[in-house]
Amino acid sequence: MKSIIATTASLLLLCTGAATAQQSMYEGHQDQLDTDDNGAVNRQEYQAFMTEAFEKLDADNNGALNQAETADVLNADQFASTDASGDGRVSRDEFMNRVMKDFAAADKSGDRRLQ
Ligand SMILES: [Ca+2]
Ligand SMILES: [Ca+2]
Ligand SMILES: [Ca+2]
Repeated sequence: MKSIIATTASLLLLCTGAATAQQSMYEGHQDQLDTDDNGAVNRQEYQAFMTEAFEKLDADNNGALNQAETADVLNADQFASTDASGDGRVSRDEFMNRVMKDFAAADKSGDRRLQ
């Protein structure tokens, strides 16, 4: 329950408008991610949340995120590493690839659930 990657924490912050960034983001927002309330966040729940996050970030609704749209959640390095094609835009696929990789990294037990 302790460590979840910074991107997710920032997205949670962004999507919930919560003011406290520092401690245990995941714990505070677990209810929002854990939609079936079983005490763990599985891939589907995480994916659904991140799909919604993408929509929220895509302020001009053009189906891709530019650096300005992600300024609150990604620094320049993170943006560059998420923009796999290097065209200066993070497409939905690039975004989902990135966050699902983060999910896998955070899922240390390998059971495809964060808890
Ligand atoms: Ca769940
Ligand atoms: Ca956009
Ligand atoms: Ca791209």
